[in-house]
Amino acid sequence: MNAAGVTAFVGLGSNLGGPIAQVREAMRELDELPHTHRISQSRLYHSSPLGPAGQPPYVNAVAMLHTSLAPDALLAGLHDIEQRHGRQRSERWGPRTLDLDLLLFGEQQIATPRLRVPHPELHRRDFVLVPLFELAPDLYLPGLGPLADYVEDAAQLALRPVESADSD
Ligand code: A4P
Ligand code: MG
Repeated sequence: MNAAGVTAFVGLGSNLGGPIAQVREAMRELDELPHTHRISQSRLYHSSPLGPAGQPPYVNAVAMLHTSLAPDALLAGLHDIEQRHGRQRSERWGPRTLDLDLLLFGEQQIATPRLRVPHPELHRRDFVLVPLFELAPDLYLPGLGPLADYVEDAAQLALRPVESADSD
């Protein structure tokens, strides 16, 4: 526990079981984690799958949290939420009902067998960079540099915001 707390960012992704509803529900559950509240959330985006071919398109978003949990406790909370959404861990980068990645935890750089922060793929993924930039355009990525430097190219890529009329 860190009494003062930090700002943390979580990436949400889903491509099975009604992805829009999965992501919206997970946003609520993030706000209910102990010693944590959600400060804001990005829009939801439709994105093309990265990884094995033939899987359905994804819905992605990013949540900005304030938490006084330690990083490993927050990760455990993310895994609990994934489990409640029926997540089965199978193929790497394969389809999933809900994937929650801890993208950033304050200004910390963490490299343990269980947790790497910033998330190692963060700066290479348009479906993370674009919603993150929407929430925090001035963000500095520890060990990497300004977020804005990475977003320029990603912004050219096709990410389509979910419209309120869209359904799963
Ligand atoms: N782990 C280490 N660091 C972290 C972190 N910063 N956040 C460990 C979360 N977990 C972290 O994760 C495997 C282990 O990574 C965990 O036990 C944790 O201790 P996982 O979620 O079980 O495995 P995974 O998700 O299949 O693998 P990986 O490498 O995490 O995949 P990604 O990076 O999550 O990618 N395409 C689109 N368009 N949108 C997507 O959201 N997502 C993926 C999955 C592939 N293609 C996608 C999307
Ligand atoms: Mg993951």
